[in-house]
Amino acid sequence: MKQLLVMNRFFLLLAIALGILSSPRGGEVAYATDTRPNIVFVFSDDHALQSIGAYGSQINETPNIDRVAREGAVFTNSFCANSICGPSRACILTGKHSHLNGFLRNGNRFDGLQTTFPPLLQSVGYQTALIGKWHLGTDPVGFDYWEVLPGQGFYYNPDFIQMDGKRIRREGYCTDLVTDLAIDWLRQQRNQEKPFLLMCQHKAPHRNWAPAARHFSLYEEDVPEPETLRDDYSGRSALLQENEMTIRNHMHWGHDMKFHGENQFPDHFVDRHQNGEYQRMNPEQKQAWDAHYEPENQAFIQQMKAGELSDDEILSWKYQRYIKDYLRTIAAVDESVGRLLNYLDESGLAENTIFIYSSDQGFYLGEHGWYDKRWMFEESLKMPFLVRWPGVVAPGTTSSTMIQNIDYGPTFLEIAGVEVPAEMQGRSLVPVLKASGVAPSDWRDAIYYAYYENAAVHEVPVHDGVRTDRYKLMFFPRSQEWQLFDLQKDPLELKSVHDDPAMSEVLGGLKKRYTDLRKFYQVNSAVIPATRADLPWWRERDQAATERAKQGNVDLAFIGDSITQGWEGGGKKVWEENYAARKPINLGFSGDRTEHVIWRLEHGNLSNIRPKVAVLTIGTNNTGHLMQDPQEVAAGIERILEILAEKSPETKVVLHGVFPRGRSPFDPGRLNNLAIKQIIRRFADGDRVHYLDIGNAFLEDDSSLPESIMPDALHLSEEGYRRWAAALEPKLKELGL
Ligand code: SGN
Ligand code: CA
Repeated sequence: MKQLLVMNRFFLLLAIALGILSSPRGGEVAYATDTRPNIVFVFSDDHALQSIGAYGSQINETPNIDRVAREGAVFTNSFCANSICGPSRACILTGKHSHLNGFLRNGNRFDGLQTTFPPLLQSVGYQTALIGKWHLGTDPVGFDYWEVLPGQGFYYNPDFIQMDGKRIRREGYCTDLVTDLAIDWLRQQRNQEKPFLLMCQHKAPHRNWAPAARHFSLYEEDVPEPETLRDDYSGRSALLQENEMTIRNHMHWGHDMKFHGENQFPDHFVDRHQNGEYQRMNPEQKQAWDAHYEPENQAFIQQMKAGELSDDEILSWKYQRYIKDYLRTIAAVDESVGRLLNYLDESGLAENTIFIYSSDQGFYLGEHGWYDKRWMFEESLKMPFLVRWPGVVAPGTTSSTMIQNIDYGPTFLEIAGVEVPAEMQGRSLVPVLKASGVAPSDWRDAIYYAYYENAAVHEVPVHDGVRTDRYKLMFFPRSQEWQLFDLQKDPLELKSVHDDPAMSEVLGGLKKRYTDLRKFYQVNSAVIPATRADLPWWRERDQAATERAKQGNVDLAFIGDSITQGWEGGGKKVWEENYAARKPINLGFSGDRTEHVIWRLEHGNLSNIRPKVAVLTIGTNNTGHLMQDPQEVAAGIERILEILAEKSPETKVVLHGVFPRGRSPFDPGRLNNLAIKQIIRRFADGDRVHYLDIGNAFLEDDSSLPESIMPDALHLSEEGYRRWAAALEPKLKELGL
C-alpha cells in the first residue's frame, strides 16, 4: 500500500510537472491510470452512537452501518469540536475550530473562500460531489456537482437547491432521494477516469423525526428508557436546569408529537408548530400517516381526558413517541448505507473506495431527560465514525484513539496526496488507519470543545472544556463555574467533582491543560463575538440601542461598558450639560467585555448611524472578570476598531486608555489595565483613531484612586464624569464636534 501511495505521488508530481493540473478540471489525461482511492462520506444529522448497532445499541439495529464496522473500523472516542449542525460542518470543511473558521453558531454564513479541503482535492484531480443537507448559509465551494436542501430541509417531498440556483421539489422521502441522487452521480454523471469524493449528507434523523411509511410498523414493542430519563440535575451546575430541551416539558404538540389540531393539554405539551411535514404530504402519504398515528393519538387523548395518566406515565408516552420516530428515520439511513455499499460492490468500486459513516454530532435519546445536543456531555460530544478502507484497515478494528471532526479534512487530503495546510488544526487519521486504529506516540492526549450559541433555541449556555481519556473539565463563562467529571467512576456524568478536595490535583492539572490547549488552538475569547441576551435587561437595552441606531442621525457615540452606561446614572447631569445637544448615543452596557461590544456592533448597534466621533472605553471587565492576558484584550479592542472602520469608515475614534482601577497602583487589575494600555496606544493612526489616556485625571499625586472620584475603585462619581468630560472636550473639538 505504501508503495502505491508513493506511486500516486509520483503521478501527481509528473502531472504537475507537465502543467496539466493548472486548472481544477485539468488532468484528464494523467488520471486515466490514477489509482488513488475514492472517498464516499455518508453523513447524517443528529445520529447518536446509542442508536448504532456497532456502538452497542440496546434499542435498535443498523445492519448496514454495522457492516462498515465489520469490514473496517469503528472509533469509540470520536468527538465533535462544537456540537451543533453548521459549526460541525464548518469544522469538517476547514479542519479548524469554530473561532477560527468563523462559523460559531447556526445562522452564521460560511465563508467558502477560506481554505477548505474540497477545492484542494479538485486541484489534484479529484472529482467532488455533495448531495443533501448543507446548512451553511452560502453556496458550496469546491464541488464539481452539488444539490443541497435549503436550510434544514424536509423529510417529505423536499425542495433542493441546484447548482444554477434553481429550487426544485422532488416527490418522495428525503433519505431515499438523497441516496438516489448520490448513486445516480456515481453511475452516470461523474468522470469515470478520476478518483472522487462523494459527500452524501442526510437530513435524518434530525427533528422532527418524520419516518417513511414503510417503517411505521417498526418498534411496536416499547423501547427501554435510558437510566437518566428522570435526571433531577442535582450535583451539577444550576445552568442545567435552565435549558429547554426536555422530553417532559419541551415537546411540541404538532411538530414533535404528531397530533393534529389544537393542543389539548397545554400543561404537558408546548403549543407552537403545526407539523410542517404533514402539510407537504400528498393524499396517499397523509392517509398512510394518519392510519399509523391517529389510533395511537386518539387512545392517548382519551386516557388523558379520563385522567388516567400520571405525569410520569405521560413522560413515558412522550419518550416512546419520540424514540420510535427517531429510530424509524434511522432505519431509512441504514438502508441508504446498504444501497451505497451494494452499488460499490456491483460497480467494482468497493476495493478502491474508502467508505466513511459519520454524523454532525451525537444526540440525547432521553439521557438526562433530553433530546437535542449542544452540551459537552458524552451523548452529544461524541460523533459516530466508522470507516472501511479495504486492504488498509483490518476488518473488525475497534479504535479508542481520540479523534475529532477537525481531523476529517486533513485525512481526506492525505488520502489524495495533498500536503495538509499548516493552518488546519486537525491531524490526518491516515497513520492511525494504517496502524489498525492505534495512535502514533505523539497523538493528542485531550480534545478541546467549545459551544457558542448563547441565548438561542434550547437555552444551552456557552461553555467549553477539555476531555481526556478519563476526565472531562467544562467551564461556563455565564456563571464562571468549573465542572469536573470522572468518566471512569461516573460514566453517566451525574456528579461534578470539581470541589472534591481529593480531586484538586486532577482539577489543577486539567485547568492547566485547558489553558494550554486554548493557547495552542489560538482561542481568544476577547475577539469571539458573544451575546448576553440571556439577561433580559441586556437584551432589551440591546434592542433599544439597535432601534435607535436604525433611525440614524447620531454625531457622537459612546461605546463601552458600565463606565459608559453610567452617563445615564452618576454622569447624567454632566451628560446633559455637555452632550445632550450634540446628537449622542450611549452604547455602554454594564458588565460588557470586548467580545460583547463586538457582538453588538456586528448585530445592529451601528445600523444606520455614522457618527462623527465614537468614544471607546472598553477592556476593564476583561481584566476584572478574567484577569485576561493584555495581548488578548488588546486584540479584542483592535477588532472593535476594525468593525468601526468597516461599518463607519468616516467616524473618528477616540480610543481611551483603559481607566485605572483598584485603590493602589499595585492592584493587579490596575496593572493589567496598564499593560493593555501599553499595547493599544499603538492602534492610533493619527487620522481615524486617536488614542487618549486620561487616567491621570482620576488619580491623586501618589497614583491612588480617591473615593470621591471612583467610590468603588472602578466606577465614576459625578465628579469623575466631570473630569472625564473636561479631559475629552479638547479632543472632541479637534475632531470637529
Ligand atoms: C431546529 C430545531 C432544534 C435544533 C436546531 C439545530 N427546532 O431549530 O431543535 O436544535 O434546529 O439543529 S425545529 O423546531 O425546527 O425542529 S441542527 O442540527 O441544525 O444544528
Ligand atoms: Ca445536527
